[in-house]
Order: sequence, then structure tokens, then C-alpha cells
Amino acid sequence: AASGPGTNYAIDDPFTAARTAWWRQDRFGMFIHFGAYSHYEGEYTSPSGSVCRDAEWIKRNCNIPIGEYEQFAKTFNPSGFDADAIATLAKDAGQRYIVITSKHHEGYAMWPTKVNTWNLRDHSAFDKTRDILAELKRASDARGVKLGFYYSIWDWHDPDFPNASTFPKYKERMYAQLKELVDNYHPAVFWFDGEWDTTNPYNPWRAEDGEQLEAYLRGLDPNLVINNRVGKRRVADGDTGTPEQEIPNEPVLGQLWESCMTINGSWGYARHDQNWKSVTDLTRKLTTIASRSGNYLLNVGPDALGRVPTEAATRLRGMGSWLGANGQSGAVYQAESPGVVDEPSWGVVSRRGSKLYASVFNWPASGGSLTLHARASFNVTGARVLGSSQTVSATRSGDTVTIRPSGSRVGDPTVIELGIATAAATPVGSG
Ligand code: H79
Repeated sequence: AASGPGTNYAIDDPFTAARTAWWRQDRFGMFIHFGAYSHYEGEYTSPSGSVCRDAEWIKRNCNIPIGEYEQFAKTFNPSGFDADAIATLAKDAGQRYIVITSKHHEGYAMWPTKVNTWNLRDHSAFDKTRDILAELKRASDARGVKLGFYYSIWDWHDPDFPNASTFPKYKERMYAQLKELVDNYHPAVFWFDGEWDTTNPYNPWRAEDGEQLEAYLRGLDPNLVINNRVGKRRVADGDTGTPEQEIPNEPVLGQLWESCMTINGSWGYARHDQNWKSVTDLTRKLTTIASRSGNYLLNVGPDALGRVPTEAATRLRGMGSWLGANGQSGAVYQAESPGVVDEPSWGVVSRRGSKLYASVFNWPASGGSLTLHARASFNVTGARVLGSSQTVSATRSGDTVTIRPSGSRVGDPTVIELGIATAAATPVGSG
């Protein structure tokens, strides 16, 4: 593909590009929100004694004066950050890549950047010999898990950001930081955010800044997978669309996509937030996303010491054990939207090659059946319930496929595998 400022990378077709091949198959990643905000653990008590709760937005939403925020960051000491434990957790969860915040809106760099001192090395009580991004890179590599970086374009700390005349100086520093990240840690992904900033008196980010930034990154490493929040043209920017806390209703045609979601209700660690989603809920979301050809980037927020909350770890391992029994089959990894059937009311259906994988959320009552509406001509060649020896029949009549299991469910979701034979991709009704 052509490169250089002004290149429209939408014509570089990320759907088929070699750089996105792994990403299109892997489907499930771990998002990690970790920064100086984590030191508050979601709660700020002002000098007058009033308590304000938030998470990674605590500085803004609780109006913490910058001097106070900087002072508090000096005591940030995430000595419990254990990269091996985190990479093992991701692996056990069946997550094949990790995206960690290298710098969130607060502007605080989580690696020893040489660009400024507002970073975990120079502005904390943390061990000055440690570099958590280097640790996580090593731990991820050792387990075959890919590592990527979130990087906020919007910066609340750098005074040169929200000002047209000084913005070029900010941009130079941002480019220098991104080069440090590429040179030092060789990330697989860049996940930008905050280009949409609407709350500043002045947001300097223009569409051409996005195009130029993307070209710059392609020049640093042509294999980078880059999300669409690099710029302001949305589907024309980057490789991957980024629905946040939502699942698109249909397969998205214009761009590869990845739903990012929280495992409780917060991105950054928040002690007060015990709103943990269940393993079933999370697994249903994962299969739903995969059945619509998307990826799931599921977030955890380590606490002030850098430890992933037990409640999050337990749920991730629960998903991993479900994936161990069902995911390898094609219900998730390498799965795509089936194309040949409509999404049923009782679950979702994904496809890998000549197999359909029906993830059943609502199991039929004894003697009952599940039906699928076919959109193309294919024959059903067989059916089985994963993790069960029960017989299951699947027959097609007209455009209705009827599935009759004979026993009870083995999990939620329970996966039914259907073999299909497509003679030709002929639409229903044309013979
Ligand atoms: O880092 C987490 C949040 O702190 C940050 N993004 C996630 C990954 C975030 N901060 N605020 N918001 C998200 C809410 C703003 C969302 C929107 Fe949008 C910005 C709605 C419209 C513009 C996201 C970006 C959805 C569409 C574009």
C-alpha cells in the first residue's frame, strides 16, 4: 500500500490486509486501564472533607487541582504489579492480546519516557529500576499473547495541548513518545482515544492530524493494527472501529470492529464499584460479538498496588474454562458472521468454514426445538452438542432449520455445532 501523509488507508483494505490477519482470528483481548488515577482507587476526599467518586476521570469529574493531583502521584507505588500474573490471567481467560493504557487523558506516562517527567519512573514512589511496560511485554511474549498500547491524544496535563499556537509543540512530544513506545516495546496495536474531546475550550485535533499520525505510525512499523480514534473521519481512519460499552446489532460492513467493555462499571479501579458482570453475561457478549465478526476487548482495572481485582480474575478464568470446552471449536476463534442464517431469538450463530456454531442462551424445554431461518441454500450434514453425548437432530425444510436436542444443557451458552454443505451460494427461492 502507498504510504505518506494524506494516504487514505481505507483503500488499504484492513479486511484482507496481512497486518490484521491475527486480529481478525483472535477475537478476544484484555484491556487494562492503569494510571496515576488508579492510586485514588476511585475515591477523592477534598481538603474540606467532601468525598467524590469516579475512576480514570477522577481528576476532571472530582475537580482535583493539578497541584494536588501531582502531589498525590508522588506517592503512587504499584509494587504489586505482576506482569507474569497478568499475562497468565489473560492466557487462562483465552484472551490472545492485551491493550494497556500507556497514557490516559491525565497525561501520565506509564513508562520511563524521556519526553517529560510526568511519568511512573520520575514522578512516583515506585522502584526506579522497574518498567511495567517492559515487564508486560516480556511476560506476554513468553505466553504468545500480543501486547498493544492505548494512548490518549487528549492530554489534561500538557498545557500546550489546548492551544492552537502551542499545539505543534505538544504534537512533537506526542510523536516522540509514540516513537519511544514503538522502539522500546514493539507493540502490536495502537489504541488511540480522546480525539473526540468536546469539553475543552479548544480541541486542536483536526482530521488531517489523524491522517498524518496514522502515516507516521505506518512508517515506524507497517504491521501495527491501529484503531479508528486516531482521526476524525471515523470509518475512514485506522483499521478498527471502536464501539464502546455496546455491541452493534448487525455485522459491521464498513470496517473491522472491536467492542470495548468494562467487567464491572468502571475502566479504572474503583473500590466502590462492585457491579461485576457474570461469567454467563460476559460469555454471551463474547459469542454475540464473534457471531457478528467483531472482537471483544474486555477491561480490567488494577488497584493502587497494581493488582487485578480477584472478582475480575475469577470471572476471566470462568470465561477461559468455557472457551477451553467450546471456543476452540469455532464458536469464537476464527469465527465470523454466518451469512447463511439470520440471528435467532434464542442465541447467536457464528461460522467457521463448513461449520455453524449456535450458542444457545435459552435452552428449549424438554421435547422442544430451536429453529433457524436460512438465507441461502445449504444442506445440514450433522449436529452435535459440544460437551455432551446426547443425540441432536437438525433438519432443513424450506428455509427453516429445526434443531432438536434430546437432553439438558451443558452450560450457558451451550454450543451446538452444525455441519453444512453449500453446493452454491444460491439465495433461497431461486431453485
Ligand atoms: O478510556 C475509557 C474512557 O475513559 C474513555 N474511553 C474508554 C475506553 C472515555 N472517556 N469518555 N468517554 C469514553 C465517553 C465518551 C464517548 C464518546 Fe464517542 C465520545 C461518545 C462520542 C464521542 C466513543 C467515541 C464513542 C464514539 C466516539
